[in-house]
Amino acid sequence: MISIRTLLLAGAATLAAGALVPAIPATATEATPAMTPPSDAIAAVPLIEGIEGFRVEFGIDSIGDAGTVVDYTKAAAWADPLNRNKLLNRGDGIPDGAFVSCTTAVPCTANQLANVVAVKLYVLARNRESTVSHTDGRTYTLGATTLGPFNDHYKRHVFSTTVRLTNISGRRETP
Ligand SMILES: [Ca+2]
Repeated sequence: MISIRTLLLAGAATLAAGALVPAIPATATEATPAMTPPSDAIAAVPLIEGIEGFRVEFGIDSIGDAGTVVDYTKAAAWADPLNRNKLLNRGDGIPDGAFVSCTTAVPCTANQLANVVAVKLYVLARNRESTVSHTDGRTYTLGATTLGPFNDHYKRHVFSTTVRLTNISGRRETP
């Protein structure tokens, strides 16, 4: 059985020879119960054509509704132990501060990843065919990253959305 293990961002230069359209490739590998990468992984193949940029940013719930720092390594601290209606060291399900991106150079910590309650997704899509009368001198902002100007004859558009991770953020809401 073939399964998609990872999505990688790649430009046209990293695609198979002869590919003319940029795409998000999928690295297809044989599925294993332990989900460990096999040594005979199959080469990446285009998954979605026309995608030149893909970025994921995480919204981290680091401040609770009491205005104090989230800390799940400690026991729950109630503002009023008798009423138990407000926790001091638990999140409220709402991301705080700027969304962050995990990179090899600046990886996210385990504490950050445990408190991710929302995800922003950015996609830079490029037309499959060029338009002779159009020169693309614009820049495209994908969160904290800017791409372009490409100065070619392809039309592009950035799509973005924010997804709330309900299973995590919903549990943290204060009724
Ligand atoms: Ca919060």
